[in-house]
Amino acid sequence: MTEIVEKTSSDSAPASNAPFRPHTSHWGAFSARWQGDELRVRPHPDDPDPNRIIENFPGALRHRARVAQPMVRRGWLEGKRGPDERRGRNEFVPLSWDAALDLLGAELARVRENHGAGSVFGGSYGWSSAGRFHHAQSQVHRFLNMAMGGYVRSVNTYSSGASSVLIPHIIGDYEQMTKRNVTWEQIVAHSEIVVAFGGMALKNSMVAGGSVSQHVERGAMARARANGCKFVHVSPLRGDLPEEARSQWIANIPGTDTALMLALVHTLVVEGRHDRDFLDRYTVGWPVFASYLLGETDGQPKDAAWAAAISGVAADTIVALARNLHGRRALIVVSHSLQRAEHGEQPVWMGAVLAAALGQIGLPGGGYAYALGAIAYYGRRNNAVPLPTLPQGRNAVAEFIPVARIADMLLDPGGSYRYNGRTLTYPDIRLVYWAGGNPFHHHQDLNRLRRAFAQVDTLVVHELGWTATARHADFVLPATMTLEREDIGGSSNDPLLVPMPRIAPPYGEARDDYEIFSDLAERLGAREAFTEGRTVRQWLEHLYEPTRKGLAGMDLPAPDFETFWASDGLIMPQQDDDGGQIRRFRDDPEAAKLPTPSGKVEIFSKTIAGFDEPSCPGHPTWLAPVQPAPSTPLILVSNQPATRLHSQLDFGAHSAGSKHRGREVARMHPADAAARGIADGDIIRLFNERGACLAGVRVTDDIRRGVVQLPTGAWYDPADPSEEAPLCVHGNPNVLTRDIGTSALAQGCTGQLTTVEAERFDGNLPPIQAYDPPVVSHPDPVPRHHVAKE
Ligand SMILES: Nc1nc2c(c(=O)[nH]1)N[C@H]1C(S)=C(S)[C@@H](COP(=O)(O)OP(=O)(O)OC[C@H]3O[C@@H](n4cnc5c(=O)[nH]c(N)nc54)[C@H](O)[C@@H]3O)O[C@H]1N2
Ligand SMILES: Nc1nc2c(c(=O)[nH]1)N[C@H]1C(S)=C(S)[C@@H](COP(=O)(O)OP(=O)(O)OC[C@H]3O[C@@H](n4cnc5c(=O)[nH]c(N)nc54)[C@H](O)[C@@H]3O)O[C@H]1N2
Ligand SMILES: [Mo]
Repeated sequence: MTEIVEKTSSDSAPASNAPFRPHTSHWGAFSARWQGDELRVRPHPDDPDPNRIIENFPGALRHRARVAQPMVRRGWLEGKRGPDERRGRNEFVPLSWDAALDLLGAELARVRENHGAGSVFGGSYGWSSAGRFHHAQSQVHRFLNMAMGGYVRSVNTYSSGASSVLIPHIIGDYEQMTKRNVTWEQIVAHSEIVVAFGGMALKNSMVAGGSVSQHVERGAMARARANGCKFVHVSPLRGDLPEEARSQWIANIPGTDTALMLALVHTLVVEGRHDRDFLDRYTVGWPVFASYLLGETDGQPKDAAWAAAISGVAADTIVALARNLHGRRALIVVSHSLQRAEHGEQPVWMGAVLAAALGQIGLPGGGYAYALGAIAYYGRRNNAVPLPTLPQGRNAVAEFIPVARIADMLLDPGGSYRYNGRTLTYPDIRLVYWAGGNPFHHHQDLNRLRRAFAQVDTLVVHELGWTATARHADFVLPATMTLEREDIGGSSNDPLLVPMPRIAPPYGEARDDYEIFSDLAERLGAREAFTEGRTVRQWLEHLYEPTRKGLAGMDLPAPDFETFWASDGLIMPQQDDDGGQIRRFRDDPEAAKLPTPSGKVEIFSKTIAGFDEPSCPGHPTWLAPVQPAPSTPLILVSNQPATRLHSQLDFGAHSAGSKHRGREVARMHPADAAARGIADGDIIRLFNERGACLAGVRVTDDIRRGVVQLPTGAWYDPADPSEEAPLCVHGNPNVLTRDIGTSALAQGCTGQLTTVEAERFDGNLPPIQAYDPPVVSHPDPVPRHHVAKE
């Protein structure tokens, strides 16, 4: 049903107060009020389990970490493009918008003329903000297409780098498998056992790209549990499933899930509990895989004793779990995190094989739900009408990189590498344009990334705040936050479409990315092509039209834009919870073949085997990860942070409140802490051959021994940026992670796991400077009367 949500806001506030107006974010729908330079937020009234990350907004709008005006790096202004040892610690020169855009327009024109659009990297990966029109990636891509003739793009994501390449080879469409498969509704009604490899932490499903108006996961797990469903979570952290699930916690050694799953299937097979009929009818390649499983090819049966030695999970536990799974409506969940590691393809593939051996694929509440619980768009119904979407135009440049190969590309132009069965060449990049992403958050081995960025002529960044990416840029252009502009918020798996009126005036001289690109397009002769002559409001009206038409086409009430804009939101119709493609395949495998080469689930893939890559063979295989060494005996898990989304608004109150003496908090097992003379609340130094960082420490037995956990997202804060590998004093784990691909198949990000050593830090605590704006030097001698006021 479509339904306009009536205004509820004004009656709760005295008439003299500004009303709370609707808004949304990746971490939840809410309403907000700006009054007397103060922002108040409150969660959406229908949200059963609101996300506290909205508490990062109030102090953020006027925080000193915001970028107040356009800035150009002094070294760049002085003609020093390309490598400049001052990058990342250079002064910035503030310029007027006109001066900055003239300079940048001329530089873009130079690069376009002398080197062509193929020398511009515009991948600009990142989550940016909610809002369908101002979505920064869409804006930057549209701009580069219209004004530059295209750009080198990136494919896939840091989230699912390995799985999004693998899944189409072995089960079919990635979107169908992840977003149109088993739902929370099905789990409550049908599931008898759910085994979640990597867990389904509520902190993660609290977010969804674009918007989420109802956080349902906690309630769904509680109801499923009340219906008798058993939850098991396999993960190094107890907190990866909520208390409501009352789960059995199996704490394996990170990176060993494939071995564990192999042993589960081995147990099923030797006990005659695997579903032969299902394997015959719905899959290909079982015999090849089975001979590996049973040790016929390599002399090593993948039995429970074998897996116990690898995974640190007792053989009895493995055997009991296999027996528990048999004969029940069983759901296998594999989290994104498992594939954000070397050979990350393997657990994703093996999870599908385990679900197939149980014969559960395609049943309501059973089978395989890759990434369920990782983000709030999994396990939900899909909207039945299209969302407003900004067209990006045509990119005339064919070159691309798998997203996490950025440093390789910048450090090795012309170098070749393997990807998905092809040999590709890295392009020669002169200019990098970033809007809405933070590579100094998302990329690995940040000291290497600094060397990579130092290669380019020009790095342009639009940012809200002085992130490390902005600090390393040549041009820093201040962008508005969503609360400072008009937009429409929504996501494909949440029924609420949210009008987002402007709540607060922009900070300093900040402008919308759209406005910045419009004025830059003008300088490149492409304003009309880029703007199509529309104001922001006219774009919103234009982009809303397909949604309205979709509603009208379904004979549902289809409010016009003005009615929508004046409301608190529009509840959109959703598709049936019918299990999608995978259920249709289950019902009739001949008529509804899967879009794989064989039309079936591929336990052995001829295509992948034909690529002949030792790093990703033709069936799921145990490939040992890099082992802890004597000098780095601990496994570092760098997972998603609970109190923010990635690095966004790290300076906000909720994020700051979770830190210890200003630093990110690592977790460590009591035995590991004791062995190093570390106590709860100490400051520790985590280090390996790539880098080092400081962190606060919480000593707890909620983590497996031998594992240290440090979430991502604390802004990179080098003590002395002129050093090759400076100490990050704030706790960004990506100074420690390795910058290598998952395999030659997918080349995905491997940031989740690495190995480190830890020690107590007894030195003088360096100050946190991550949020302080960089040193600003003025273009001309500053007039005396501006310098001092008596
Ligand atoms: N070690 C390790 N690293 C990881 C991961 C891991 O598990 N371990 N996880 C990875 C994953 S899954 C992901 S998705 C990535 C996330 O990496 P990113 O998506 O790059 O991280 P964000 O902090 O969301 O970056 C968004 C940036 O956009 C800015 N921004 C927001 N709104 C706007 C806007 O309207 N305009 C402009 N111009 N800028 C805006 C924000 O201030 C912020 O700096 O990190 C990856 N990195
Ligand atoms: N609050 C919040 N929520 C988020 C995000 C955020 O930044 N903040 N980011 C969002 C994004 S972009 C994404 S892609 C998803 C990411 O979703 P995930 O990648 O699933 O999330 P993570 O928190 O990185 O990892 C989940 C858990 O996996 C466990 N784990 C790590 N390695 C292993 C392993 O080898 N084996 C096993 N069995 N377990 C392991 C860790 O204990 C970790 O807590 O989260 C989304 N949700
Ligand atoms: Mo992600």
